[in-house]
Amino acid sequence: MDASPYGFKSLPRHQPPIAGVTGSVEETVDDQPAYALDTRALQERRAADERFPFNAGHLMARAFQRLGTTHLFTLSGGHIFPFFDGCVAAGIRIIDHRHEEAATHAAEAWAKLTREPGVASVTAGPGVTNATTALAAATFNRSPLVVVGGRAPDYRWGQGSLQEYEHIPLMQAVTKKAVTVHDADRTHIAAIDLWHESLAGAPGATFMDVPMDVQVTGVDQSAVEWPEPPPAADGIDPDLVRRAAEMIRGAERPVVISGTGVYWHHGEESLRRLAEVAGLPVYMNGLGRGTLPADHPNAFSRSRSAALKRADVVILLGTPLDFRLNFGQSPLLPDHYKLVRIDATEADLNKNRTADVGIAGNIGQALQLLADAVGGDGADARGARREELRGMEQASAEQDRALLESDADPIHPMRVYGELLKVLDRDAVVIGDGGDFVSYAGKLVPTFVPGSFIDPGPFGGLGMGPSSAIAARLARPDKQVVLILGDGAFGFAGMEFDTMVRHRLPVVAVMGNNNAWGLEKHPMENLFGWSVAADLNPNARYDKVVEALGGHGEHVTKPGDIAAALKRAFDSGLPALVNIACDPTIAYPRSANLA
Ligand SMILES: Cc1ncc(C[n+]2csc(CCOP(=O)(O)OP(=O)(O)O)c2C)c(N)n1
Ligand SMILES: [Mg+2]
Repeated sequence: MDASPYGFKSLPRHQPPIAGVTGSVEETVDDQPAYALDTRALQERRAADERFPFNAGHLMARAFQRLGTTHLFTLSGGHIFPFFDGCVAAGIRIIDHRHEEAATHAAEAWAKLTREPGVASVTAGPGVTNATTALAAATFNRSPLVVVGGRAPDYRWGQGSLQEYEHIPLMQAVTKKAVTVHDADRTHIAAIDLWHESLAGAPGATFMDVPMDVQVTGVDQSAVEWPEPPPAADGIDPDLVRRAAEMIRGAERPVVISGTGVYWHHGEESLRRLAEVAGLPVYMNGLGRGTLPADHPNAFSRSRSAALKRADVVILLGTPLDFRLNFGQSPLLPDHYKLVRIDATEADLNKNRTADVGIAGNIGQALQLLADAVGGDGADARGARREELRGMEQASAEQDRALLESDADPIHPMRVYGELLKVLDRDAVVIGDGGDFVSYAGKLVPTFVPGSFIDPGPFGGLGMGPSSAIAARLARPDKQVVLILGDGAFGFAGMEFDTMVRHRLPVVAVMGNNNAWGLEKHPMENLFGWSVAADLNPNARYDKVVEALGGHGEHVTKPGDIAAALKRAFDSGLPALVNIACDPTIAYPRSANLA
C-alpha cells in the first residue's frame, strides 16, 4: 500500500537500537489503513461524520482527556461504542486487546509507568467479569485505575437484554468505588470523581458503568460545568517528623525499606537525600525498585536478610509488613526493633506491628521533611556497617558469576541473564511474568530508574506481562522494553502478541522455557516427593506462535546461541519472542515465606 495521507509510513517502530547494532528504526510496515493506528487521522475521519452528535459517551471521554488520559485500553463491544466514539473525538488513542483481563492489566501497567491513573473500557456482562482479576490486582497492588463498563440499557432493565448483568456488587468487591451512572449529564462528574478516588489515600481501582441508552443521550455542550479539583490532603505533622528524625539519629544499625508508595508519591529525590545525610542503607521492594538507582552507594539488595536480622531501627516507607517482610516478625526481623513507618493512610501504620513513630499522608512530602530534619549524627559510625553489608553483596554477586557464564547444556537459566545483562540499557523497562525464571530477574536485573521494573506486584497474578509490555512501549516509546516470560505465563495472554503486531509495538520477550510450571513443580516435589498438574508440553514452540501472528520468533537450545538470537530479536523491529529451552531440573533457590 502507498504512503497514507496521514504519513503513517513514517511512524517509527520505536525499538531503540542496542549497542553495536546498526540499522534504521524508521523502517515501517504499512499494510493497514492509516486511521487504524494514527489517532489524529482517525479523529479527522470521525469529524467528517456527524451521525452521533455530542452525547454522554463523548462527555465522559472529554473528561478523561481533560484529566490527561492519552490511551484507552480495551476490547470492543457494542455497549461501549459511544464511549469509543467520544475517545476518538477527544484524540485518545484506543489500544484494543484480545482479552479484557489483558486490557485492564495494560491500564494498570500504564499507571505504574506514568504515576497517573490508567483507563480501560470493557463491554457489558462478560467484558466486565473478564476484567475482574486485573481490577483486583490493581486494588491489591495500590495502582490507580478507572474502568468504564458498558451496561445493558436502562429502559429495558430486568427484561433480559443481551449481556444484562448487575456489575456493581461484583465490582464493589474488587475496587475502591463502583457506580452506575444513569444521568447523561453527569458522566463527566463520575469520571472525574473516580479518577481522584483512584489516587486518594491508598490508590486502587475504580469502576463505573453507563447504560447504552444513557451513553447515546445527547448532551448540550454549552451547559456542561466542570468541577474544581479536590483540595490537597492535609500536611504532615512536624512533631512526628521530629520524633522519627530523633529515632533515626539514635540508631546504630538502621535499615530503610523503600516500597511502592515512595514511587507513587514521587519520593525518590528526598529518599536519596535522607539516605545520604544519615548514611542509611536502603533496600527496595515492589515499585520502590529504582527509587534509589541500584548503583547508588546507599542502595543494597542482596544483604537484606543479614541487615534486617540485626536492625535496631527499621524505617518502612510506603510498603506493608506483608509476606515479603515476613509480616514484620522473626526470623527475618529481630524480636526487638524500633519501627518508623511512613505510609499513605492511618490504617497502614499499625498493621501487623505497631509503629513506634507512624506518619500518614503524602510519603514524598514526609520524606522531604525528614531529610531536612534528620541531620548527619551517627552517619559516619554507620559507615562501617554499610561496608560490611557491601562486602556481603559483593561476595554474593561473585558467587553468581560462574552461573551467569555457564556453558551448561541444557542451558542454565542464569546464563540467559548473563547474556541479557550485556545488552540491556540502563533505562530499559523490564517486565516479569512467570515463576522461577522471573525470580532470577528480581535478583539479577538492576533497576536504575524508578518505575522501570514491572511485575505482578504482591497480588502475584500470572498473565500481566504481554499487555504490560504494550503499555511500556506506549508510555516510554524511546526505551528498550524487555518482557521476561515463563512458558506457563505465556499461555494466559500469548495472544497479546497479536495486539503488539496490529499496533506496531515491538518489544522483546525472553522466555525461560522449562516445560513446566516450575515454581509449583519444584516446591511440590520437595513437599510430596512427586508432583501433579505441574508439567507443560516439552519444547513447545511458542516462538512459532508469535511468528504466525506476524512477529519475530527465535528458538534457542544451546548456550552459545543466546546472544545472537537476542541481537536478531532486537534488530527485527517486530514484537519478538526468544524461546530459550532451559534446564527443567533447576529450581530457583528460594527461601521466602509465601503463606
Ligand atoms: C493467575 C495465576 N495462576 C496461578 C498462579 C500460581 N503460580 C505461580 S508461579 C506459577 C508457575 C509459573 O510457571 P512459568 O510461567 O512457566 O514460570 P517458571 O516457574 O516455570 O519459571 C504458578 C502456576 C499464579 N501466581 N497466578
Ligand atoms: Mg516454566
